[in-house]
Amino acid sequence: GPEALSDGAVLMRGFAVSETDALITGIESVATQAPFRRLMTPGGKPMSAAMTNCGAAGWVSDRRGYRYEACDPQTGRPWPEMSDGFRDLAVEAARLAGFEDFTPDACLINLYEPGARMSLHQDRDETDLSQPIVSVSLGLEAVFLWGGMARTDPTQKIILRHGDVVVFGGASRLRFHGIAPLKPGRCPGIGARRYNLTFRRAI
Ligand code: MD5
Ligand code: FE
Repeated sequence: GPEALSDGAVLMRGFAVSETDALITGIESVATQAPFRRLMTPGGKPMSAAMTNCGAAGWVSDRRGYRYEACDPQTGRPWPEMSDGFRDLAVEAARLAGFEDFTPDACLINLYEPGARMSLHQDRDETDLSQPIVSVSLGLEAVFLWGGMARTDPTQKIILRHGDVVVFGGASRLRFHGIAPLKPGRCPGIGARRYNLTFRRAI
């Protein structure tokens, strides 16, 4: 069952495994309409994970900074809709973690190939920080680096595997975190990659 990691953070091992096929089909449908791309950091370097979004808002980064946008800057069209299946999974996970009123309007989808990583950061571009972030891992496992409230705080390593769901809310909402370089490997049906869906209340 749900495992409390710390204040406001709950790990649900394998919670999304039974939804694997629907989630992968959903990701492929989103990517057909809004292709995965490597965004530029404000400093001008391409991120190593590729990203896309679905929902009313999508997270973007470029030379002007980080923000949420209603339209995909690459296509000029609204981001693909967040399906009921995606939303229901995230709302149910948040509810089981004690967040009754989660109303996600954005789903950022990260695609990691072996070697891709995400450096330590906080997620603070959202308007309502009382709402949690729900993270769903699919495919290859990753070493999740979990820090504290300051960038220099020590980090814990937590392995996130296929189907794991983590709800980050409360005092954990603004903790620094990252992903260590993905190790090589392959996963049946998914291949040599990891997807992470992060459901957010952005606007
Ligand atoms: C990932 N993605 O595995 C992670 C999972 C991102 C990102 O970090 O920003 O796309 S989400 C992990 C997360 C979210 C909010 C708070 C905390 C972790 N935390 O307090 O550790 O691709
Ligand atoms: Fe993050």
